[in-house]
Amino acid sequence: MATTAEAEAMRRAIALAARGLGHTSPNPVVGCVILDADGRTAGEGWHQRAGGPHAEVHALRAAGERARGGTAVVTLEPCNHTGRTGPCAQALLDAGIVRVVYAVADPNAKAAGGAATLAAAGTAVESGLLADQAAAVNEAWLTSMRFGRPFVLWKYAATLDGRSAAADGTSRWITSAESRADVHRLRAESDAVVVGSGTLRADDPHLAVRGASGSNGASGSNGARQPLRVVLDSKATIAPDARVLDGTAPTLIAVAEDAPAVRLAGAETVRLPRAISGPGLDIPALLGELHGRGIRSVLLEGGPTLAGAFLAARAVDKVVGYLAPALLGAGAPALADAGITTITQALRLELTDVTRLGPDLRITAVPAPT
Ligand code: AOF
Ligand code: ZN
Repeated sequence: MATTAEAEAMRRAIALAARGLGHTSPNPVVGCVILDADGRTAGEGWHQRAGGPHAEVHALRAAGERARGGTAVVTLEPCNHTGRTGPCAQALLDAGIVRVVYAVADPNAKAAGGAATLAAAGTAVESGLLADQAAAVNEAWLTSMRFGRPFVLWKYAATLDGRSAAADGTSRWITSAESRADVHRLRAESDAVVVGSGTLRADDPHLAVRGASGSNGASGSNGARQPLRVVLDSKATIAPDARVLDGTAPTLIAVAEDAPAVRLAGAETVRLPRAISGPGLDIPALLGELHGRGIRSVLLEGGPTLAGAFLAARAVDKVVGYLAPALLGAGAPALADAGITTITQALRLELTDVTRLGPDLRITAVPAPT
């Protein structure tokens, strides 16, 4: 049984892990707290960037000699492999750790086995402490390990009657400054932000992160880490002066294999197959391409047609809706055709969170298990 101090340390380790969100792909976010032999916090650490030291190593360094006879509390099973860094299981043994409490087993076959190595060396090992919360902070990485594609979060803003723009196409702004700041946090935690050509034409979005801090990846003019901007533009119609082509963040324009030749300053172009049914590009092919580039989390930002294509492809893992207490009556809906024609086909979701953001509501939901 884990002690109260260990549960407290795990809560802290999960919060530490969250600091890595948006910075560690293709690796997980991991947090670690070292308790000394008396159960007091001796060191803390988190995985800060792929290729850098693992959480356990940072925490052991901080603890120094106080680790001897102590306990390591870590959100993910310590690794057993020599990859870009040495095996953490061995580092914990070398530091004199006598007990390891971890939350989630490592699904990465290459790295797994740390728990068995530690137990074989006589270390007391306990798993599963606050596993749900630790899995939640790592949901993008765990999902991408499971499916071999990035985790996809579809975010939209709408009025209470589900409109994302007025009849004349205007949409700035439907939601409050608080909601929009929250979207910037989502962007900062994502590896890539995806929009379709319709949104590009209608809104000419910049898709950069403002006010986020970060260490890995490309930097924008404001010094923040910037997610990869991805535009799905099957017919290669993007205007050369589109704001996403300003060169302040890495940008990928995905066009169809048969699209006209494009040469764009400020962006890379990739050719993808067309969707098997319906307009646009093949969503699984896009996600495969992004996964191959080390992208583990995708924020789907718009618009209604693209969201419909992702939902029809069953490629949405989480929905975050920002609902403003306003009505428009006419205008573009938040979601267009998703291949659903009758009520029994409705895509049922389960609410996981409802939060008030200023005057708005933020509703988070995941597809219900089928
Ligand atoms: C991390 N950070 O704190 C822990 C990880 O690419 P490598 O060699 O650094 O190894 C990454 C794998 O190590 C990762 O997929 C996971 O299975 C394991 N544990 N990884 O990046 C950490 N503890
Ligand atoms: Zn490790």
